[in-house]
Amino acid sequence: MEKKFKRHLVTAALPYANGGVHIGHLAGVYVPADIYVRYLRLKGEEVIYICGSDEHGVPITIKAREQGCSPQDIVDKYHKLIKDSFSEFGISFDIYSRTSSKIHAQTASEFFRRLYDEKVFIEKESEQFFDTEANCFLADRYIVGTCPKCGNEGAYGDQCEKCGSTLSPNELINPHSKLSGSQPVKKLTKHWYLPLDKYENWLKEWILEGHKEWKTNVYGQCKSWLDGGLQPRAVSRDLDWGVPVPVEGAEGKVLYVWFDAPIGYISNTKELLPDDWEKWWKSPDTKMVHFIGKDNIVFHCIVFPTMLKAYGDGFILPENVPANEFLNLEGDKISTSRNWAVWLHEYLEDFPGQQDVLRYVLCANAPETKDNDFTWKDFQTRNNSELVAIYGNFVNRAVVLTHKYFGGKVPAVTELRDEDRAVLEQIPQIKEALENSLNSFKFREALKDAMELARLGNKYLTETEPWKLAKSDMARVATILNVSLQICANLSIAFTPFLPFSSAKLQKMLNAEGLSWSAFGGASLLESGHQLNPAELLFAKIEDSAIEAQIEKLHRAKEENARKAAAESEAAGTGSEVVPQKAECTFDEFEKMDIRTATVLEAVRVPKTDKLLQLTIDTGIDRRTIVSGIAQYYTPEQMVGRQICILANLAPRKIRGIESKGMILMASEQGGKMRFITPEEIVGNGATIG
Ligand code: B3M
Ligand code: ZN
Repeated sequence: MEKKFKRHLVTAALPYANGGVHIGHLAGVYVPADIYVRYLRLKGEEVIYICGSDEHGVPITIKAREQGCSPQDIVDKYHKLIKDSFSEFGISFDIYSRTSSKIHAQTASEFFRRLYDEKVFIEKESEQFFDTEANCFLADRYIVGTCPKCGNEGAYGDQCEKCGSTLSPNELINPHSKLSGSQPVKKLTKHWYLPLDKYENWLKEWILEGHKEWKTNVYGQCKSWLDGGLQPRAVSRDLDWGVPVPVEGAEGKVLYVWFDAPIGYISNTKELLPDDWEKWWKSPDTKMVHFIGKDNIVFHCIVFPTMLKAYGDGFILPENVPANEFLNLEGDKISTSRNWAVWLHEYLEDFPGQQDVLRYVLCANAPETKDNDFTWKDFQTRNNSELVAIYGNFVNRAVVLTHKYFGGKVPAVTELRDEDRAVLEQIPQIKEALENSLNSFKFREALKDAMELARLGNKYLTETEPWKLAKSDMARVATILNVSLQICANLSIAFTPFLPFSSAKLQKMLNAEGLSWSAFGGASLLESGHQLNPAELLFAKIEDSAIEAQIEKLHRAKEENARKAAAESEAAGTGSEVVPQKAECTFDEFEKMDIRTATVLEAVRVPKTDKLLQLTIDTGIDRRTIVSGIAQYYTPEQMVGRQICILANLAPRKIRGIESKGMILMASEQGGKMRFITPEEIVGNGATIG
């Protein structure tokens, strides 16, 4: 039996106040959380929805440096931008506060202090990079150097953005400070560590045994962290922006942003309900659910729960953490620095009043189980052939016909036929399916269920053709329109969590505002004689030109990026070195090469080598072995199942005693990683290339 809770505490990840909100944020976190919360509210459940800006951490100080202003200026600017975007999109937080608030500083300080007093932390000195010119310790992001993996000279101390490797500052070749450009020195510094290792068994029991129902992506990530063994994690940093570490001898140190940010959920609840917050955080009758993106899983499933457990005092733990994967844009990773994104504030300028369309598309396409792609073409199709052609069209026909034949009053049912009963009976079934999906965080499925109801209504009206009966059988027309209007009323409830603006518009049209979830499923939501308001279109067609303009905008961003990158590498004296053109070859010579597609069936490392993989491939004509020097870039696991292109008629060669028949085609940049040349889409094996 599933536990019944009295109230619901829903949190959505606190966005960093160093940029706007884009569709990836909305699809991954805020739209699903908003759907869930609106659904609970409609059912009359007691629920609060907590969020706010995350205003600490290095990304903010970096942005401030870039823009030549203070961190406070940055967070003020972006907090407002983010807050306004959310509100425009109907993200219905009960509070959207910020971690620079006083109440947050108090709450986070007090939290740290208690763990400190109870000797939960380990105190440890370690060597960190120090900038002697700027006279401060350097966060990983403030150290730049050459990537040991790909040779990129602008790699950061935590990551190389060129090849994607995770790095530590110690691995960088020729590290230098981003602040002064000088070479940093190592210096001892003291920090406090949360001993996650001591909580490992407890976490295993709580998550791996107790929460097998969590989404597989979330459970899987937790399992791999826990199986890999946990290490103590530093919860303080040498930085001048953040909540000061509240103990003596900690001057110049602040709480690590990932220590203070989740406490922000608590502080924001306190701000919302100063007298009542404890019942939300400390009662076993509260069901807490964290909505986040996949990069935040470890913090919400492992670190924050450990903090709450260590604090004790009855703090509850999350019942579920339905994290989503990432949304890509037109086949490419969304990136703020490359301006590869659709920003909410820009969308609103280009598509005013069409918030629900974006909410719809992002939910229909949400990256619930794997990364997904947003394309403007798909956006247009979903609007034009689903929202406009099915849902909007059905509602419009039902309301317009009622005005035309019955002066806008809901006509009475005269006699229900089988086809009428058949559609009416499906409404409660759809409701049940929709509830099951929502209860298990399957929002895409739930939206499909709601759309199914619109499809049903649209089909019913198309098949019964009341406009043809108007001359001969008004009694029948009355029944059909009554049934159709009942479906409209049900739709207005079903869609409320997903599309709040158009649902409100529909309810206004039906003159039935505030229909509750419990009414959903019924066949007489609107009484006969009930007066409707004038018909209005729920959705408008999106023209090709609007879509082309968006695609054009993205292309401009891409060109701008390429220009910037070229200018930067020129400035750094590393103007991209391209291999000079080879000597001319004739068409006949080219024609000699048999290039074709193949798929990797098996892959193993060639023993005693670093670079070689032995691959068994299916070329469409045979199965054969190829030895390839790609082991630095790809693991055997990454190879199996991959489609590749090969030069099939290359004379066989023996490599380390293995006969290699053919060669894989790769693109290689000077000093860069090698990448496969593959067809745009998977094709059969043995397809020829030329
Ligand atoms: N600000 C990271 C992010 O926006 C971080 C989330 C905090 S949630 C407590 O992805
Ligand atoms: Zn690299």
